[in-house]
Amino acid sequence: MENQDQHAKVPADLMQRYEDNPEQADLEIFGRKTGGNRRGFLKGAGLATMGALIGTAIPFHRNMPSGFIPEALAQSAMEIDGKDGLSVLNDRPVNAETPPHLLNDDVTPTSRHFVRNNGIPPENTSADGWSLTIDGLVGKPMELSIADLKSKFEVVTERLVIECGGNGRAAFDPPAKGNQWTLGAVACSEWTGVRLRDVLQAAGVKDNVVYTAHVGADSHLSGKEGKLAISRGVPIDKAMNPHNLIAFGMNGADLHPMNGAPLRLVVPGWPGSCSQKWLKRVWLRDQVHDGPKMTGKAYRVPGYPVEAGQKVPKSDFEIIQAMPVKSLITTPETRTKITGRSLKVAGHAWAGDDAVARVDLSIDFGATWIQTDLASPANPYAWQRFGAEVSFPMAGYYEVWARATDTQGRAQPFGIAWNPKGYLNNSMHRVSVYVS
Ligand SMILES: Nc1nc2c(c(=O)[nH]1)N[C@H]1C(S)=C(S)[C@@H](COP(=O)(O)O)O[C@H]1N2
Ligand SMILES: [Mo]
Repeated sequence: MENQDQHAKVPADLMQRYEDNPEQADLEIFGRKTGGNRRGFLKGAGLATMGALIGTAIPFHRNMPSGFIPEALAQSAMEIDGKDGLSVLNDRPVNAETPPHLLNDDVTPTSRHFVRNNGIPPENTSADGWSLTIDGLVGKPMELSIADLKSKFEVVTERLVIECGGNGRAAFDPPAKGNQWTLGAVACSEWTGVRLRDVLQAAGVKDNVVYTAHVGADSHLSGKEGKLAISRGVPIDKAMNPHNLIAFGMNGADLHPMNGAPLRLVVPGWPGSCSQKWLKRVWLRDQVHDGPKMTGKAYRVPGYPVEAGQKVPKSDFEIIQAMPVKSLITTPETRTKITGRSLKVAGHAWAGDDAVARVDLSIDFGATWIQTDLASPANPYAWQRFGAEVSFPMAGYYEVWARATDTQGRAQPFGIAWNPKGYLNNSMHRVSVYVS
């Protein structure tokens, strides 16, 4: 069974490590990188300042190494405009996830939609003058303004799940490099836009088209002119799925600048990386796209099961397609204390290109299961609400585990199907409950 919390032994040179490099020390000891911005400030922060930020006194402050980053502050180390309660994993590029209990809404508010940037977002995210190019193997290349999209094509609104392919990577052992997402690189916002299919059909898809290629307006971290941070694509069959949107609306308003304003793709069910933000161009190709993060081991897993830590030759990696079935308990928040004997447990489940057939809960470490009430999706590719009233037989410590099963009978596993790059962790979510 994977243990999400890494309880490393306290090293003897703890104090020295924090003196030398507090961020690195936090990463090594607690397995998590703290947000970048506040580090310099905290380093010199006096005890009173720290206490004020935490909101109470720190009784054992004498044991704290200098430069130590209190966990309570690490989680809120940086704020992103228009986002609320996200944990920032990295500030260059910006990557931030949402704690599960803040994802309880059926429609994820924009303020709680995670952010995953591979490069530097464009400075100008205004809809005025924005243009989208459709070219490559099409009958008639097109250049469309956002007004063109709105007037020439049917505008639709759908709830669509976007989940990063690396969501859950933090639980990999041995660890996998990359953003140490825990659970919250997933969201189901309500997107408004036009169907990618309709736009491609208007341009005329040639018979020899194999793959799409997506280009956004963000720049590479190196700042090199013309170098793309990420450019992925999907097989043309997937591209023609009517639920892929070229979106200009998010939850009834414009897109958030960090979520791709003014225009993005939403390709639900597949790794979030297929959903190009700040979309400038969709290019149709007669080969599998080979843009940045399409090749090598990026967004790929071995084509066969491997052991944890196993080395796998590059040629054995395959491009990830649909994301696996998964669920998230959004209420209660983990480590909840209750005084009664019963508790409402609820959350969401989703299943790549498929739907969820059932979600079961266990309070006895998987020995027995309780089937929950499961809602149908608002539309295909929306997540599905599950809930059940759970009773605890006596006082004590419990864990509630959730296991979703898709309509093909595939269920979430207990442990992680380890792979070198840390993708597709759909092991069961568990929250702890203290009953007194
Ligand atoms: N242009 C561009 N599009 C992008 C990315 C990016 O870095 N640049 N990141 C991708 C990845 S890896 C994910 S998981 C999703 C995240 O979408 P969000 O930031 O709106 O949550 O956007 C995708 N689209
Ligand atoms: Mo991602």
